[in-house]
Amino acid sequence: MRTNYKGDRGMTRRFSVLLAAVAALLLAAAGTSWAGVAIVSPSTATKQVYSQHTVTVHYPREEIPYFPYAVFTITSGPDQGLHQSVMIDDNGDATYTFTNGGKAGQDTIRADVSSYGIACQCRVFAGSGSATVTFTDSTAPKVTSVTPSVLDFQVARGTNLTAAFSEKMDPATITTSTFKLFKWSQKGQTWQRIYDTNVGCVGTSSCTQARLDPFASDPSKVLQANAKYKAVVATAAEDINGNALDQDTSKSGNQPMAWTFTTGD
Ligand SMILES: [Ca+2]
Ligand SMILES: [Ca+2]
Repeated sequence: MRTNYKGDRGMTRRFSVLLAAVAALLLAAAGTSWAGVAIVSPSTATKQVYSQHTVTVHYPREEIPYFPYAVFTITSGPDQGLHQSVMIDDNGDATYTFTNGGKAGQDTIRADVSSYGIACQCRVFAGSGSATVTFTDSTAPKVTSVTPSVLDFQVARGTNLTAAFSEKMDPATITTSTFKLFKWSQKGQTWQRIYDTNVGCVGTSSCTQARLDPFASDPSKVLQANAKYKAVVATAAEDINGNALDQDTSKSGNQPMAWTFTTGD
């Protein structure tokens, strides 16, 4: 809530407010920021990617009484461009929270504090401060769901395959080399690789799901009837920070995702 300084707070308050406004105008004209430059806290932090981060700017409310606000801007780093204006509350605080988009790196957050200058009828810059936060990624991606589902049967022969991931993947690592299809050969008692496939990310803005279309060269072809198939997403599939896929975190090293299904008639 904004305090009404024109209310019953008395002449002293109004006078000091006027003085502050005049001082602001003079300082602004002289190209100088006020005392008590805005500080953003915490000044540094380290967090995991995709987490929320909150910074607070504090500025003595008495010095900037009229509609004080802070403009928070992420000036560099993986979340560069995010910005928001926040009113400064009666304690002199403005708080900004944002969520990292998944990319690791160091964000610089700047807060520019301004007030409304009564004398000049304009925006008066009061000061600015900045802070940094470093986002790191120590979590391997994994496959969270697939189609056809694990051990599915009577699967339609014209199906394609999909694999959804726990986080954004590097599209360059979602290829026919990392998403593979095999058919069980009764005769040879072995898995035979099907090389004629199309593999890519579903959607264009970010890659959280991969798709495999069998028989890329001839879309009229379908999977064999009553046959057992195996799909594999290899560990060479990486998240956007270069972490390799690990489907089994209980085992050391990286394990691929593999599952089987059986077609219908
Ligand atoms: Ca990750
Ligand atoms: Ca593992």
